[in-house]
Amino acid sequence: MVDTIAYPVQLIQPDGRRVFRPDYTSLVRDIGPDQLRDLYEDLVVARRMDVEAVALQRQGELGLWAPLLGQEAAQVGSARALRPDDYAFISYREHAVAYCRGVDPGVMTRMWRGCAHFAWDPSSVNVTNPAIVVGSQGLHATGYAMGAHLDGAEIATIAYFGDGATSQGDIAEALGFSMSFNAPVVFFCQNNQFAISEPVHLQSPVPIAQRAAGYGMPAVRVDGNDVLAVLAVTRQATQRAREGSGPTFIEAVTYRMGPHTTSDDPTRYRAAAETEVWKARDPIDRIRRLLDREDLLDDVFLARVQATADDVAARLRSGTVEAPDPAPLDLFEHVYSTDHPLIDEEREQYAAYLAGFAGIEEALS
Ligand SMILES: Cc1ncc(C[n+]2csc(CCOP(=O)(O)OP(=O)(O)O)c2C)c(N)n1
Repeated sequence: MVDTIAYPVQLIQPDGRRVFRPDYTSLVRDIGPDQLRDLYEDLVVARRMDVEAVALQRQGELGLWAPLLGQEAAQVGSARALRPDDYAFISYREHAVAYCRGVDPGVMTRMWRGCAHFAWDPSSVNVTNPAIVVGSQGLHATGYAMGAHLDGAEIATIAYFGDGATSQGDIAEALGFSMSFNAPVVFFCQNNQFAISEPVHLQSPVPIAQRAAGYGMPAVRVDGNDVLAVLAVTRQATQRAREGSGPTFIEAVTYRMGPHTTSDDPTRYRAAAETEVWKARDPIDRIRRLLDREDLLDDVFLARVQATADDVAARLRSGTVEAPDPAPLDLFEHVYSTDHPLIDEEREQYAAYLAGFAGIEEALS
């Protein structure tokens, strides 16, 4: 099958054949058989983790979940291009980015279960907790990148967001500001074709990557279901950032195979036939076909990948169901890093309010 997406960088065709692009192939020259297998494992683990979280939500263990199904290659390829001291600013769907950065699967669902304001310490893995305010992380990434640049740190910062977020003021400001100040940010847009129920063509009459031209920012469109191509373009962009050449915009063209969140019903706004077309471009099938063509698949390897995926899913599940409930007054922790009179007052008022139930509980028991 010849892919029909307009002009994306591609290194693997949907049928598993390699595409020779000297400019990009050279960026992944070090990815030999073992590294290809590792990428395959990451994709399988990401999907398995996501399926487990959806099941947990259906079983009433999570309030909500935003599935990444179909976007595994965009996330794994870009996250594996980062160095440990680079910093990733994620949105609510980047579970695979979090996994690749080393976030413990056992804590990943805490926010979605409603039992914690944040799941992990960002500075321990250089990845933020998920931003729910669409596009806000573009500004956070830009500010962090500028600070790092001024400190002389040779790192890249990457902001993940969706196609819909490119219509948000925060992203527009981040793009403009980062160009003005040469901030070392990579703007990584996963164009998964929808902002909830709104198709991407409603957001932009031109390919999303072209929006960067208005800011004078270099942009690249990549096949987001091709893990190798995503790795190559993100390596190029992060390298530009680290050496002080400023921001880059990446549009990873992909598809959200599932609902926007577990509260959504995509059959109300898209045709089954469209989803079928994208199934043929499935990111996991693609690298599996490549491995098969290059004689790199065997039963021992496949069994090992399955065991790793099952283990990660089991850790995610036990971490979810065993997550401790927070004490009610924890609500006021971590709002400010130092004491704050308004927070102190609100804490006291809430404690008094809760104390008012003590007698009722006793009477009922
Ligand atoms: C500032 C803001 N406005 C609106 C929302 C509600 N909202 C949540 S997700 C979403 C769509 C985002 O679409 P996109 O940026 O394409 O990301 P995707 O969900 O496809 O990954 C909207 C409008 C929000 N969370 N924040």
